[in-house]
This record gives sequence, structure tokens and C-alpha cells, in this order.
Amino acid sequence: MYSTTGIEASNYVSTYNTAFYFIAGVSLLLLIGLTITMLYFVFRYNRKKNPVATQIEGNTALEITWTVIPVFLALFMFHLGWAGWKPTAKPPKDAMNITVVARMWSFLFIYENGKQSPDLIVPLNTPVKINLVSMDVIHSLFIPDFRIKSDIIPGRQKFMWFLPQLEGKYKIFCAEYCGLQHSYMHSTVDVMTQEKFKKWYAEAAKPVAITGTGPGAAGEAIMRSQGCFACHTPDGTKLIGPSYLNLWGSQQVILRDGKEITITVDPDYIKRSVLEPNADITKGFPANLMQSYRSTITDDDIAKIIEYLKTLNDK
Ligand code: HEC
Ligand SMILES: [Cu+2]
Repeated sequence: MYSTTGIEASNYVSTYNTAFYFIAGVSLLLLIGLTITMLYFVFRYNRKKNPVATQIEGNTALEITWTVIPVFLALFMFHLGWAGWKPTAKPPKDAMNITVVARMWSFLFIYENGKQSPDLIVPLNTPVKINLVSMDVIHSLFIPDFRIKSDIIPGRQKFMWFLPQLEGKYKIFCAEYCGLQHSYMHSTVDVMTQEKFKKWYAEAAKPVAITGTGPGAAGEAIMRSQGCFACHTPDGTKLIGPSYLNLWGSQQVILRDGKEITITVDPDYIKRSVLEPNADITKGFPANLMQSYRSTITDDDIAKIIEYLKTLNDK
């Protein structure tokens, strides 16, 4: 996006553009220069004008020139690219953490307070660090207006960070062919003022009304308000996390301290799963995805959640 104020959409735009225009400019000059020289030689030394060929053994000065100049041009291109790339590897310590979960064929952005959104909503002038998680194949998070792109590789911990500097909406694409509907895998970054963002962010924790009166109704409402259903389903469908269907009392293979063990799903296990999600990792599911709910869920809430889980057995 081209700003009229001279402020660029992200902190990477100016270094990126400098490198891009320098390389494109040098390439264009070389193309024009080489084409003109070639046409001149064809004309000047054709058989009619120059019937007897001259054998040239070499020209040291010329050879040094056409070695040294391109070496410096290429090194300078490298320097520009390096200078633009280097800051991408060092996110500021105070950056806001967001996790993107990519899957065939959508992005989901998950915030530290549990809020989730298919669009990336960020506050102006706040560094944002995005942890990149893929549920299936390799995807790539590409924000052209921010001049940033990174592959999202299943099983590998990666991140990208940027500083949004201009209010507005920008396109996000998946830039790695990931199957049939790859071309529909796009989204939007919405950069809003800090005040607007705070309002949006705070809407997350609103309690959801209890609907129904069954034994699990209170637990279900808590889970709805905490956004658990974005990753877990009650009906056996595997989303980002395991389904809750028939979970209660079942045997689960989990990874604890890197070792596979089999446990029975009991109150302690549920509590640990919710408060320390990375202590026990359900086999076949990614770690570091579920956040701890220590600050938002009480022991009483967990008891209600368990009541709800019990209602999902052999439904
Ligand atoms: C961002 C997605 C996400 C959200 C939101 C989420 N979870 Fe999870 N959850 C996971 C993943 C992934 C796993 C499996 C890996 C692990 O054990 O940490 C998991 C595992 C679990 C397990 C263990 C399941 C098993 O089969 O052993 C329980 C119980 C659980 N979550 C409960 C909850 C509750 C309750 C909430 C809401 C307060 C919640 N989760 C919110 C992703 C999520
Ligand atoms: Cu994709």
C-alpha cells in the first residue's frame, strides 16, 4: 500500500523496496546495455563490413573490469537484502504474541487471552509476533503490503514479527500451494488504533449465557465463553485438538516429559490439561497450541467442565 503521509504499512517496507528497486534497476540497465552492445557488434562486425575476422587473445584490463564491477554490484545487493532480512529474526521483547493456526484451507489467529479470529486484528504501532503453526501441510503466511512472508511447517516452531505502522486493511495470502482450495486460503490484516483494538480485545472475556438446563449446561457455557470449541468438538470431529466425544474416562496415549504413557482421563488429568496444557501432550496433536487457562478458569469451572464432558459419553 502506498501511503500519502510517507509512513509505510510496516517496518520492512522501506528496506525491502530499496533492495527491490536497486536490483530491478541494475537488471534493467544491464539488459539495455547488453542489448545495445550486442546490436552494435552485429552491425559493426557483420560479414560485409568486416570480412576478415580478427583474433583477440585477451584483454586483462577489460577482464578485470567485468569481474570487479559485477562482484561489487552483487555484494551490494547482498548487503541490501541482508540489512532488510536481519531485523525479521529479532522480535522485540515486548511484542504481542499471536498464534496462527493454518490448515487446509484457512487461517485462524489465536490471542493470549483465548480470543480467536479468522482475520488478523492488530493495534497500530505495536510489534506483533506471530507463532506459526500448521495442522497439516506446509502453508505460508504472506502479507504483501507488509513485505513479509514465512512458510508454516508442520511440527516446526517458527515465527514472524512486524510493526504495523499504518491504519487500514491489508490482504493475507497463503503463498505455498497446499491443495485444491489453496487459492481460497486468504484473509485480512486489520490494523486499528490502540483504543479500538483494546475494545475488540476485551470483548473476548464476556461470559456466555447458560442455555439449556441439563447437567452439563453450565460447563458448556464456560467452554463456549472461553473459546474451547474453536479447537475441540463435542461430536467426534477432529479439529485442532482432540474431540471431547467419549473422552471422559477413556484411555489416552500422551507424551509426558517426552515419554509415551497411557493414562485414564480423570479429574486430575482434565485439570492439568487445562492449566498446564504442555505438561501432557495428547499423542498425534501439536504442543504449544493450547494456552494455559490458569488466569481465567477456576477449580469450580473445571468441575463444571467435567460434568459437561460426562454428558458426551456414548451420546
Ligand atoms: C487453540 C486451540 C485450543 C483451544 C482454544 C483449547 N484447546 Fe484444549 N487442546 C488443544 C490441543 C492441540 C490439545 C492436544 C495437545 C495437548 O494435549 O496439549 C488439547 C488438549 C486438551 C485436553 C486433553 C484431551 C485429550 O484427548 O487428552 C483437554 C481436556 C482440553 N484440551 C480441554 C480444553 C478446554 C477445557 C479448553 C477451553 C477452556 C481448551 N481445551 C481450549 C487445543 C486447544
Ligand atoms: Cu495454504
